[in-house]
Amino acid sequence: MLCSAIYFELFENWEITVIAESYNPQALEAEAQRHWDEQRTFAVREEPGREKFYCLSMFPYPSGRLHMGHVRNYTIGDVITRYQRMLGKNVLQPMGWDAFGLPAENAAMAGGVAPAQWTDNNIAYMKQQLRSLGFAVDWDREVATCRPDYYRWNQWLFLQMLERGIVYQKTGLVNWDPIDQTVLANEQVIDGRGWRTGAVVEKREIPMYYLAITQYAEELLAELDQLPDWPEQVRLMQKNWIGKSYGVRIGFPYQLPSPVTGRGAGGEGESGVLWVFTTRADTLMGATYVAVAAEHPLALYAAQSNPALAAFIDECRQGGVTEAELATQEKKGFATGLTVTHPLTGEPLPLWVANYVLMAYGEGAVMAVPAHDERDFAFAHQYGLAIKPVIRTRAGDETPAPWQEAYADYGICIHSGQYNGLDFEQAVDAIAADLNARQLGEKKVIWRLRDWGISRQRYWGTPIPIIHCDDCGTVPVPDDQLPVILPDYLVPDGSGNPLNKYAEFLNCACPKCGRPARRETDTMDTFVDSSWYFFRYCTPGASAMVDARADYWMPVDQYVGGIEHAILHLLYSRFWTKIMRDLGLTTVSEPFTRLLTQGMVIAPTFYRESAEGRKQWINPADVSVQTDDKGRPVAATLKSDDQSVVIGGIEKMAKSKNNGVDPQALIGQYGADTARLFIMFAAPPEQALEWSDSGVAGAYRFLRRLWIYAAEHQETIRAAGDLDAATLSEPLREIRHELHEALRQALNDFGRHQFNTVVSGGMKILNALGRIETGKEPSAAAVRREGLSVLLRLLSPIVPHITHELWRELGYGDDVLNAAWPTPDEAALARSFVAMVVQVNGKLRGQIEVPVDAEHGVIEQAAQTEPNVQRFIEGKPIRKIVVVPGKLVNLVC
Ligand code: ANZ
Ligand code: ZN
Repeated sequence: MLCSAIYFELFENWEITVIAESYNPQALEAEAQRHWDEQRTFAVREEPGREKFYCLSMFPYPSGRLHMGHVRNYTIGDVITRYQRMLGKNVLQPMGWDAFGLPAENAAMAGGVAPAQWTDNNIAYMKQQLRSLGFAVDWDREVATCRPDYYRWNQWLFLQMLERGIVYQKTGLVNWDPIDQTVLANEQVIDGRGWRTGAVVEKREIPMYYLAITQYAEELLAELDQLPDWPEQVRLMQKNWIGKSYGVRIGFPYQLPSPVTGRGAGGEGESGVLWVFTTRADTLMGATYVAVAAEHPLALYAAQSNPALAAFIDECRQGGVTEAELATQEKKGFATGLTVTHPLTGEPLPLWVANYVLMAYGEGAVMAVPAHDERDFAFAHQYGLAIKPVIRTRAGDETPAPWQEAYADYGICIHSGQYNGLDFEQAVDAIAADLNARQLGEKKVIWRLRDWGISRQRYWGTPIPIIHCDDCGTVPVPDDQLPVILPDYLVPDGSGNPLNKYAEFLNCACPKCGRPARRETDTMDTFVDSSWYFFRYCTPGASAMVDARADYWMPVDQYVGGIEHAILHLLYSRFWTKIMRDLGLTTVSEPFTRLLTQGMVIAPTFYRESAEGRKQWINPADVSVQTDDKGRPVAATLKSDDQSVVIGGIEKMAKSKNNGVDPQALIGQYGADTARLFIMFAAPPEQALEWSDSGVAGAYRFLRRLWIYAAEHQETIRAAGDLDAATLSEPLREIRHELHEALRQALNDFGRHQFNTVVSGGMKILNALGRIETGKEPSAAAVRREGLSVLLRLLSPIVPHITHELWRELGYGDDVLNAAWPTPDEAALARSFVAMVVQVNGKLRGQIEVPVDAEHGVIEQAAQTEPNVQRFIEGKPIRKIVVVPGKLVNLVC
């Protein structure tokens, strides 16, 4: 990364000459925005035959105010939008609101306002904030997902999917608060307790609707390879999430005193087979016990005669249901007292119930190989179970004892009887074949991906369009009764979904038999809303879900958003798009061609500790920081009382650490262009951006410098004649060369989305222009005119307001947005190299090309390494080198 500190320092030290006019960003920005509004500059239409570019930023949740993460996200999107537009493309940049969700309900409870009203107010405020940043958005396409004209299509597509068997019903696990008698979202469960009641949360099974995303698992995985312009990391995260595992299903026969029943029980009577799934069949000979999930039929069977085991199973049921919680919890288990039989050796293996075995994955049971699996290893240690190594370690150990840790890598089989000496693949093949012959195993592919449960027992979301009739069962709402409108004036009180108590919504007539029936009160996961909003942007006002206009705009050429959405949102959007494709609604298979995940905005933290040791976080704006001579913070005090505060780490801007900078304050103080310039300059888009007040001030100084320069030379630039490159003085040639060299580099950087170096290129250009001596020759004004026109166009995607204004004021044209994108002048660049002849002892021996401004050392080096020259100087010491700049080098030896 380019060192921003150095550049800003440069500008700090610049002497500001008498200013003709001062830079007043607030006034000129409002003026530029008015111009764009009046001209409807960013309203776009389909223009078949003209190249389009669809630039999309992840739409915000209308939480109330923009935070710096939003500003960064949308600034990056806007710079790309404006850049593509300058390249001459037909560019669409829409904006909207991810407007359903839990925070609105919480705010409603806290403030007694209906979620709809709270949401509307927030949208209005944040929209005005977005507008003040000068984003090139076509606002005619605004979407808010809480509006019936949007969510009706969630409902419609849901019913289409229901008809095709992609939507189905089954029971699912939820967090249940036994005091409030309500379902809790995962984020409402804190340390296993309900956030409002503090009651220990239970897991409950309730009927829910699922989308069969697993039907698309293979395609969702395979098509990741066709997304070369996605970050590798995101593709990998998706791949792991989908999780295709090649393994073997292995059966462990058992004999029990009485019959077992239930899914996975594996037999009708007293004898049966316990099936497990393993990706490491090669370690079968090292299995020392078998473990099942707490919900497994064999666990339940064993619990019937064992109250302590039953209590353990109950304990496993409590606590959260998220995968993260399951992964981090302490490993616990319980011996059932039963055994199963090893399918190859016939040995009895103890059967355990373990909390690290998930019922929902594979067979809900594992063969445990403590020597080669970390979880089994930890478990075996804890409960004193046997550890039997069957894979030779890389160190070549035959019997690597004492065991320090599990050896989970692949290797050659040992202590495995007839399988000794086989490698992973050979062992899996041989073992699978032997199991197969006994009907106790076969190779199998399983997926980690689960179907998408979309039912939420919440109010503020899309109503699921289903009616429950005592006679007809669950009946889909007919198309002509869509949308099922969510009454948007209810105020939840925390005791569950208010729709459940609202008769006007609840009661309806059964569409089939006409008798009184009851509406479904569950609403859809808000990930549904964000799975296709980018289609709707293409077709504002469409009377169908989408129409042909989407064929022109889709797929999105550039998607910009946070890495926190790398898995679910992107996966669901990809899935939804494929559903729409299969329903003939689009021809597109993948919605987002290119993805940019922007880095976090980070800032220093400060705090004081209370007597009880609780940290009270203090906003950086309220703190004065003392730095050492390298600019590192050494001490800090609270501005209001001059007493010291503790300097914490540099962390993501967040409410919890009170280290956020309010974008509004920033815009108020410096204007939108400064905010945009700082954000684009301080770091490349994918990297973390460390907030720095002095960096912001530096960005402002640069813009002011640009303004003053333009104001100072306004007259001469307007009056300047055409540039005649042939007659320029040497210093002017040099400046033009620098200008075009910086331009060439900056254009390259634009293409690579390295906007920070685009900005430094702009700074170089202004530096170079600053060296033109005033009033010497008419051609100086011409170079200045050219240079500033290049600079304004180059910077216009990043700082659109100031460049808009100066473009007009300097007489270049009416609108910089309609100007041609600058291209470097080859002739000016060509000067960068000059040919020199090389003589050895006065005789012509070769030719070299060196940069015009090359130092003597560089020229001498080039001369001596020229291959032909080398033949003549080989082995001889060089006594003297004569350099005639721009002409020749003579080596004397
Ligand atoms: C024996 C074994 C030996 C395993 C070894 C690993 C290493 P992926 O890659 O995620 O598919 N497993 C299977 N079903 C499970 C369940 N329901 N809950 C928890 N763990 C389960 O991982 C497959 C591996 O995860 C399987 O391979 C199994 O442990 C475990 F040296 O079997 B293995
Ligand atoms: Zn009915």
